[in-house]
Amino acid sequence: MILHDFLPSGNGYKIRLLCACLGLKVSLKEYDITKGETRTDEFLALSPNGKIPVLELDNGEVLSESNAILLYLAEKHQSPLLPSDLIQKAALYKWLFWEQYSHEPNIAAVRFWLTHNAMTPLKEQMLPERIQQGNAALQLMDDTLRHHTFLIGDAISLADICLFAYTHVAEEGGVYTLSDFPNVQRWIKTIESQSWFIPISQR
Ligand SMILES: N[C@@H](CCC(=O)N[C@@H](CS)C(=O)NCC(=O)O)C(=O)O
Repeated sequence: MILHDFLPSGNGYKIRLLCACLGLKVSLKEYDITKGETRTDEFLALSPNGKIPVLELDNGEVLSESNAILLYLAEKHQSPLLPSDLIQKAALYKWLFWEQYSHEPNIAAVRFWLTHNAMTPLKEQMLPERIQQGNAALQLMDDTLRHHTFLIGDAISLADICLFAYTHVAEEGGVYTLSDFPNVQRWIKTIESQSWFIPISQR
C-alpha cells in the first residue's frame, strides 16, 4: 500500500497511527500541500479532490477521506478498534462525523492557518468564532473522558485514533491550551503510552 501524505497533517497521521497499531506496512509518498503539490494533473488523476491522505491499495484501488480509510482498514483487518455491537458502532460513527464537522474545521484548520502563514483578512474575521467552537469541542471531549478511559467506554477504538491526531497538536498555533482540559491531557498520555504508538513526525 502507498499512503500519499503530508507529514504534518493530522488527517494523514490518523492512517499512519492506525497502520502502526495494526502492524501494517505502508510506504509513504510525500507531498508539500503548501506548494500545491496535490493540485497537479498527476495527483488529480489519482484523487480528484486534490487532498491528502490518499491510500493506494496493492490492487490499484484508491481510497480518500481519512475517516473512510480508517474504517476500511479496521474492517478489512477485523480489528476490535471497530466494535461489532451496532450501538457501539453508531457511537463510533458519531465521533468520526463529529470530528469532521465540529473538531477538524476549528482545531486542524486554525492550526494550519497559524503555523503555515496562511492567514487572510477573511480568516482573521473567522478566527474568534472558530476558537470558541474549538474550545467547545475540546470541552465535550473532556466531559466525555471524565468518566471513561477512552471516547467510547474503556476500550480504545477508531474514535480515539481519529481524534487523537489533531487534538494532541491543538496547541500548535498558540490559541488552545490543553491544560484547560485535564481529562483530554490524561487521554493523550494514555494513547502515547501504547506499545504501537508512533509520533506524528515519524515516517
Ligand atoms: N476531509 C478530508 C480532509 C483532507 C484535507 O483537508 N487534506 C488537506 C491536508 S490535512 C490537504 O490535502 N490540503 C491540500 C489542498 O487542499 O490543496 C479528510 O479527512 O481526509
